[in-house]
Amino acid sequence: MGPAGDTRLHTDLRRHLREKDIDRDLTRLICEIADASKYIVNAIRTGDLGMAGTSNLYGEQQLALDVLSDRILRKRLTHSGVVNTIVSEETSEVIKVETNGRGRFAVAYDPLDGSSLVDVNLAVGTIVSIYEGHDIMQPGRNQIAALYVLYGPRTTLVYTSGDGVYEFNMNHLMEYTLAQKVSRLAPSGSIYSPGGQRNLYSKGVEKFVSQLEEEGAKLRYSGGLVPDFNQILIKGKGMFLYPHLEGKPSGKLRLLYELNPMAFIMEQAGGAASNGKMRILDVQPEAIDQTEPIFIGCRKEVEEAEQLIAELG
Ligand code: AFP
Repeated sequence: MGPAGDTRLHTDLRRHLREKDIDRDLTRLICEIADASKYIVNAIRTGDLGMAGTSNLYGEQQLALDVLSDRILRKRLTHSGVVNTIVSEETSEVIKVETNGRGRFAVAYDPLDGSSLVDVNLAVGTIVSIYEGHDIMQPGRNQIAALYVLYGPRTTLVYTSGDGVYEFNMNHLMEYTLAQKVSRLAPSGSIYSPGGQRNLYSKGVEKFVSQLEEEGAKLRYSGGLVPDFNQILIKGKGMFLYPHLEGKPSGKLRLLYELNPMAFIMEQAGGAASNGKMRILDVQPEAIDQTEPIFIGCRKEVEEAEQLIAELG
């Protein structure tokens, strides 16, 4: 029992989801993912940082941890009994799960986003996007839940199911206890997290970033989407961008399992997410490995970026 017996602060994830009357199958799924993260965080702390000798869809050498994290999460989802379709950043095709027709959810995930940062001891994360039904190629606005786990100095889990954003801390018993309901973002902020090579920015993006700097914004960029995003969400201000680049018009980040879940969470916290031309959550996916430029954070800054891109490209 916490101070003055306030159990609210020590509500664990499952109890929180029950108290919010979240669908029982969705509660089960979110708790399965939370359980999987306990094995992933152990693997990060103690696991093999060597190369797995295989490569993923993008031809990137897979770290043993990538493969292991993917296996841990996929096994949990497959045996949950509530998932019928899986897409993972680490595999190149849609996986259909045999559930005798009981599987309700389609799930897209990045099991260890930022894995190239593990060997330099920087924070990494797991990102998950959840839909009702069998179709994983739905626009992000159809998600029924989205979450990420941030493996940093502390391990935290942040989720939304469409009724606000909640952050949980993993305690010494490896249980997730409620830390806070994430407050709404300020209309504009003073942090910016600019991905991609600056010399490849378009005129509109270059002007947008120069304006942020002239307004005194501070650069915060680690190369890991989850910690960089989390900093803006929890501080309640700022802007993450990985824009269209010369030679890379669709940017780098993946729509299904990086941008859609982060966009759902950001909008639920009062922010916005755009590909520079339209709302990310309205993009109709055409391929499981589709990438999109991303401008995500305080609503005012996202609108400013869209305007400058419309004017200058
Ligand atoms: P990896 O998963 O290959 O490390 O890439 C991480 C990531 O997808 C995302 O987490 C970062 O925001 C982005 O790439 C960083 O890209 P740059 O290394 O080009 O800045």
